[in-house]
Amino acid sequence: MAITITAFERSPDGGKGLARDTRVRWALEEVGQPYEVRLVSFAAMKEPAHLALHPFGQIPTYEEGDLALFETGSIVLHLAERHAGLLPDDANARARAITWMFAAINTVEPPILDLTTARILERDRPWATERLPLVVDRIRDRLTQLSARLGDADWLDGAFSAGDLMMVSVLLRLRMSGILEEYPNLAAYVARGEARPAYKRAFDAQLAVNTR
Ligand SMILES: N[C@@H](CCC(=O)N[C@@H](CS)C(=O)NCC(=O)O)C(=O)O
Repeated sequence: MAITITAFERSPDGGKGLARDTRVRWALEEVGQPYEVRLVSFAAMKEPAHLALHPFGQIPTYEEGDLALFETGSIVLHLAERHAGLLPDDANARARAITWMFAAINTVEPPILDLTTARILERDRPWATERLPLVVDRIRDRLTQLSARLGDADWLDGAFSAGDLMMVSVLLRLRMSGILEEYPNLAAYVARGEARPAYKRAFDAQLAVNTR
């Protein structure tokens, strides 16, 4: 069944891997599924045709036959459950990998997203300079805990899984902040993710769209 995802026609980061279609492309590459990309403008994302696929008017979406999905966690889980390569066979290990997916998007990503909000959207607010250090502290709290759990392991729970794919994707957002480098094992973890051939193919495909 042909797979089509949506992505930004012009990504705000110029296609450097921060838009969330990257993690879906990465998962597709890891499981060896070919896919098409339909590029959408910011205006088109708010039109009825796209809202029928994504109620919040965002990218990415995922279409496969008569199945349409949104939310990257759900899309990556769908791929991981249907194709080999992203979830272990052992039932308990599988449940733990899925737990790391939720931890990435539910526990680690929110404070990281707050940093973008604080630095860009709230920059001109009178309280912005007071809020920013609080946001950074909350990120450091999470990274300290994650760093302690990862220790000197390559991946979060045994072999690379969809949990690592989501966690690395979330941590990548800190690339420009310098915060990740305060945690050498997490910086190395992210670098390991980025070094995977499947990630590189996903990154290159997204960059190609934005450098045409
Ligand atoms: N929780 C959603 C977030 C999706 C999301 O925020 N997408 C961004 C691009 S990375 C977007 O479409 N932003 C444009 C907008 O919200 O108008 C997911 O993981 O899929």
